[in-house]
Amino acid sequence: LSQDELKKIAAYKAVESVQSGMVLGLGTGSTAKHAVDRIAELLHQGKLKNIIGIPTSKKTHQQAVSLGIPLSDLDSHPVVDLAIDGADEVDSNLNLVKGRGGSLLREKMIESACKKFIVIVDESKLVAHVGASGAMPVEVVPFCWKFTQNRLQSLFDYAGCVAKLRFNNGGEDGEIFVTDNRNYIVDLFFKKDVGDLKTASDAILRLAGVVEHGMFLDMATTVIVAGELGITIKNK
Ligand code: DER
Repeated sequence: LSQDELKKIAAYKAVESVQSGMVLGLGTGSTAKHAVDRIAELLHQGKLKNIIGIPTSKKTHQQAVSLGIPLSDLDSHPVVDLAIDGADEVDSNLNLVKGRGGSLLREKMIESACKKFIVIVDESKLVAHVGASGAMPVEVVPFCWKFTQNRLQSLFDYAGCVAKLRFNNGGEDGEIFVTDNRNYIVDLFFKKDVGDLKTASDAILRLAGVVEHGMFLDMATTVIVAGELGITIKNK
């Protein structure tokens, strides 16, 4: 099975938890895309009714509009029944790294307002510790971003951290990546385990200039993992 087929299997499994009348957080990324497609399909088949979608990015908003899913936002629906979204990493305590697609702020706002948060991944996302497979993104304000980048890097000197500003297309055209919220992303690359994640999270958020980071701690209620040998469901 291809990675995308595994993503689709996890996504479809998660959508089995969607009930008519729900307010749904609609995730962002190639795995969540399958879940949004599936929700639209069930709506059009009449198997789901009265769904309201809260998109976690402009990209998902566009996808949902094109599929005819009724949409709203957190101002109108401050409590979300269920959110379904992908992740870049899942550790053994169901802590996540998200944001390599750049949508972490809106995702975290919506997913921390929901009663249930189902994470959908293929087995390649399972890691021994946060940062093991790549970047841990931090959304920062553009004002003096280099100052913030340097402070982030120093914060995690002990873990051999390298902090890099994110560019579009890997930086070929020198164009800085800008989030839906008109901020920048500094990606943190760790050579070693950062240790206690709550301590790391608090330290990052205390830096003026940081908006939010991509560690989603103690937020997932269920993680659905699709692998070659089948589906594994991990509950909090
Ligand atoms: O950017 C994000 O947070 C996405 O949800 C990401 O974490 C998962 O993207 P993928 O499903 O395309 O791997």
